[in-house]
Amino acid sequence: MIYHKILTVQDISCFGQCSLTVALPILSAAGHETAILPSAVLSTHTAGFTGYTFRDLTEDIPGIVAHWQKEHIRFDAIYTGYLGSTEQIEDVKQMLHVLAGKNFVSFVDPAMADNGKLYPAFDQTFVEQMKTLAFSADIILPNITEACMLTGMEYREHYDEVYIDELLSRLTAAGAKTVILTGVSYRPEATGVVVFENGKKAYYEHRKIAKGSHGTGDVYASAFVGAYMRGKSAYESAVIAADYTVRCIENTIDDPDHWYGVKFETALPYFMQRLEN
Ligand code: PXL
Repeated sequence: MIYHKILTVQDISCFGQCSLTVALPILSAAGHETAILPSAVLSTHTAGFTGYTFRDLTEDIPGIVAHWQKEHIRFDAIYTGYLGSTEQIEDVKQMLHVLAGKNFVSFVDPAMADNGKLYPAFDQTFVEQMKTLAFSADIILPNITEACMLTGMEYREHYDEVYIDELLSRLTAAGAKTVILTGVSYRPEATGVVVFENGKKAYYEHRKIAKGSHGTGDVYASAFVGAYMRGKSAYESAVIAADYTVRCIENTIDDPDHWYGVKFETALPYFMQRLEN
């Protein structure tokens, strides 16, 4: 039985079903031992709430990593998401070297933007630093906005396959290896994910649910990492993660009070069952 040790580095949004509160249960459900390194602690996520608290944990990170090194703790994979500061990115890059075990895989979700806009906590300096982390990873999982910011390409709401090909080719030219590009929609009623690996592109299209849902990028990336580390291919992992994320959105769609996240918990048995096949 595959049993991997994964470290995920992202914030704790205490309320709001995103980042670590989503990644830890999903990776555990996938059967992986999961260690966490919180990049920051917020009272809620920043997408829709106002007046949230934000404690940057950048200063704590070097000490945590040094202790782990002393204890000879190594990981089979590191998966990074929303980070707490520009300075922290350098520490995270170091981690990919000093905490890597054998057959190590690094996953970077450059969680910094959506719908053409940077998240409130970030600026262009952060984007520049994120490029150096993203382009050193084995697998990146940007949405279209993030891919545009990583490559300097103009963000468009409406585009065609030529635009997506140009985005992929710029990402690869900049150093990206495997790219999982999320939220690629060529028709109003559908969306999907592009898997670009070893120069080959594959597209998985699925149902698009009209209402925008917060936290789905984190659900998607966590499920992808969970599936990939269970030995699924990048494409199989992308499909499982997409189908699971759609279930999570379907679970939530009828509850207007639940605007801040998705009910990913009740779909975990479905995710686990998909991993068995
Ligand atoms: O879901 C991405 C995310 C993670 N963490 C925080 C966020 C967001 C998106 O806005 O604000 C704190």
